Amino acid sequence: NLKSFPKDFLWGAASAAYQIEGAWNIDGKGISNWDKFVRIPGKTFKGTNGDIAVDHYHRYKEDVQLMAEMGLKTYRFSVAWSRIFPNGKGEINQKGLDFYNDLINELIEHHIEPILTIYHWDLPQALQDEYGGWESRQIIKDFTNYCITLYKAFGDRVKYWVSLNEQNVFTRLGYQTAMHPPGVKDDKLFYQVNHHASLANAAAIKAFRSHVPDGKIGPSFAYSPAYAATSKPEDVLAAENAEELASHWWMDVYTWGTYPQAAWNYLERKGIAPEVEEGDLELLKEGKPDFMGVNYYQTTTFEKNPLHGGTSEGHFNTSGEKGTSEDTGIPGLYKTVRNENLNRTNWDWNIDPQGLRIGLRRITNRYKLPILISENGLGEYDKAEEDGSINDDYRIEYIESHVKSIQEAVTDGVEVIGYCVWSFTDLLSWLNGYKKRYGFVYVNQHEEGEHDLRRMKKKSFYWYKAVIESNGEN
Ligand code: BGP
Repeated sequence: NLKSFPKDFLWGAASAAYQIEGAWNIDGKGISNWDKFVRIPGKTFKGTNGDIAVDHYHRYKEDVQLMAEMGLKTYRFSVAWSRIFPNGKGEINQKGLDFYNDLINELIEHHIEPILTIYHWDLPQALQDEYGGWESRQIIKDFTNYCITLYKAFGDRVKYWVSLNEQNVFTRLGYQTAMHPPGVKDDKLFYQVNHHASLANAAAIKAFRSHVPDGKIGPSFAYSPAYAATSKPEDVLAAENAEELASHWWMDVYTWGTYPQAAWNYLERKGIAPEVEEGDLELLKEGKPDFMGVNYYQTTTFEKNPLHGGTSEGHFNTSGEKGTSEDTGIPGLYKTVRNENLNRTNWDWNIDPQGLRIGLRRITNRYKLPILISENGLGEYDKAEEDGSINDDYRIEYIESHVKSIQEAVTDGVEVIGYCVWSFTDLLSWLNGYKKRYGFVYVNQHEEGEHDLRRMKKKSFYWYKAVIESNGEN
């Protein structure tokens, strides 16, 4: 017998500013790192960008109307920093604040609880140009100032806040694989950038306490629980090393303000541990979150990686051609391997609902924090039929199995406060254009050809509506 979902469970959906808003240079908005990056040839799928995206900036009322029709309890969105501060700091752009103010009021009028993400990857380019963005400690002050501006503007109505979205991902893709801005490959810088981001995260949470005393805040971490490929002790150790270096490295800092020991010693031996200044560890300890935001898409399976001749680079599948991803790793520590027990999407993402239960339990046991599942969903090709229907049964199956897994975790004793499916409408996938779709609502937007941005409800729209109505019982 499974335990029921809590009565006030936040059934939701999530998005991010750059991926939906468009209006990239309208109403005083400044240029972000992504506005610049997408203009470099070859960086995104067929050169797609978020200049228009799905034009949510102009169509937010229509989108909120659809959310209300679905019965959504919560909606997670992000604020574009460069709309509020076109140069990242200095003068406030009132029109930017107005847009989010209107959106928040619209949500509340429709009884939808807003969850506001402060930073979902679009850094004001001015800060990158001036001091390298996250590469400099100066970001801590500017980020905190931006946060306080939002707390003051919206803290009376917004109770749930996400500080940084997937710090582990935006820094890895920005500073280790060079696939996201600023397109750098530098392991030492990667750890330094992360130290600054963690400090900024802690400073923002510390400031939150006095500005929004009745609110809840936490980061959203991209957690991919590690499995060992075999029961060979060296593979088990590889998986533990991966768990520590690829997950605890962030979540330990968020929760306790400490870096995990074995990972720290390893990085120190390699000469790439971050430089920590006096007072840093104290600040990190003062930034304890109210909940752990978890973005869960898949598990990763590891085996031992030889030191000499070991796998390192790997290849991400951004083409949607199944089977084109290649394993990656750290020579001497671990390498990823394909898990033959799991099906994969066309983008080679493992489909593993049980992995979510496992991950939720691990986080609960280690950190003893409530959990907000801030993202989970399926990116696939969707086809709009002649009659306007979109039969995404595969998405229903995906979400249904993950909802069941959450309920099992709740039965195990995990405290889950909400579940935000990625995404509500279709939107821009950072590197994959518009053909990799996640939404409950189809948007007629494509890399090429005709697109009028019209919204169409997919089969999953009606299905999720029923899930919400029954509080997860069907
Ligand atoms: C997460 C990001 C989202 C979203 C999602 C799907 O990592 O927080 O912004 O993009 O992944 O990823 P993708 O679009 O690459 O399939």
